[in-house]
Amino acid sequence: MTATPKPDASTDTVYDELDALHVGALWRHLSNLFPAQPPARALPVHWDYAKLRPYMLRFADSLSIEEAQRRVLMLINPGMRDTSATVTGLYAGIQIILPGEQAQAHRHSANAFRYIIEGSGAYTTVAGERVHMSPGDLLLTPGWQWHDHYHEGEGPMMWLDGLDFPLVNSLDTAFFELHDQTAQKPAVPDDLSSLQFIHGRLNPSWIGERSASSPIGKYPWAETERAFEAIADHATGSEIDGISLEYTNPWTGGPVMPTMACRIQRLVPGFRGAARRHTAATILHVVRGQGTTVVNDQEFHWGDKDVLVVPSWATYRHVNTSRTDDAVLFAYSNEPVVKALGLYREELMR
Ligand code: 1HN
Repeated sequence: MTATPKPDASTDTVYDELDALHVGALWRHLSNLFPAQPPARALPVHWDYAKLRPYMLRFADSLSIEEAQRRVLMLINPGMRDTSATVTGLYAGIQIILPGEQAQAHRHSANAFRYIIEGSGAYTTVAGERVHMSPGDLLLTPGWQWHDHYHEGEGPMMWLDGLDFPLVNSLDTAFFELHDQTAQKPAVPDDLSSLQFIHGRLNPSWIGERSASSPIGKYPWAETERAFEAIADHATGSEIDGISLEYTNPWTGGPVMPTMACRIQRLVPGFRGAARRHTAATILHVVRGQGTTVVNDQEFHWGDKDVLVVPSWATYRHVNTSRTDDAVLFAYSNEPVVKALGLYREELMR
């Protein structure tokens, strides 16, 4: 029989010995692992579009689309540099494409969408459907669908890319593949899915597949505007988010993709929102307008096309600082994930 060495708990060497055995002592980690409240690694951050735009144009000049594959500036949260996340589970970037450029077809398990910021005349081909882009349109690229972009118009085209790759990577479920062609051949009429499905309460009944992600390739700005005009001032909306509308999957009425909820919110002139916190992490893009969002007592003054992050459990409230003009915000969050896992909490601050 061999004698078992007696660990000497009076020195730290015992912890080194355990470490070499890939073992930790819970009593030394308990407060880190079970914080009283989420110690969100993500910080509240604001990106000023006017400061980013010149860099976009500069790279459009100096870096070919072939070299870059995608010409994108990533909005990286200073608290999450190791994962390139913008906020927990989510990513935002600004992409630019020039006339005549073709961005190589590829696919990945991460879900993606584009919210169009500037320009006209580009389209993305998603699973054989050409989806044409205009400012204010929301275009979906659910996970593992082939997608490539082409710009047949004039002038640069810019959009916000939203992806869930930080979540997908954290689950070790990331796959990526290049298409053997640079561009997909169109397989169906252009914009077919939005033409067929966009009415939401009138779904094409001959299509049998009830996909987890919305089958709609594009939610056009014109439809969003029609919805805002129809509601007009007949409703005051949410005291926190104003007239907030969710883009939905017509099969389920729920979020457009299993991991990301997308919304558009109109804050009327002078809107002063109530303060709230919740455990969903959110990214906001200013479609138009001027305002202030207070996040944990930090004031962020935003304007046209800016991007802003509200981490999990951060208290926030929105103010439209204009007395004459609406502010319109596009918002996306990891709320479907947090809710599906039973981890959603919210609190209204009074
Ligand atoms: C991607 O595929 C696109 O297809 C944009 O335009 C941004 C960021 C990370 C990973 C994949 C695109 C991306 C991306």
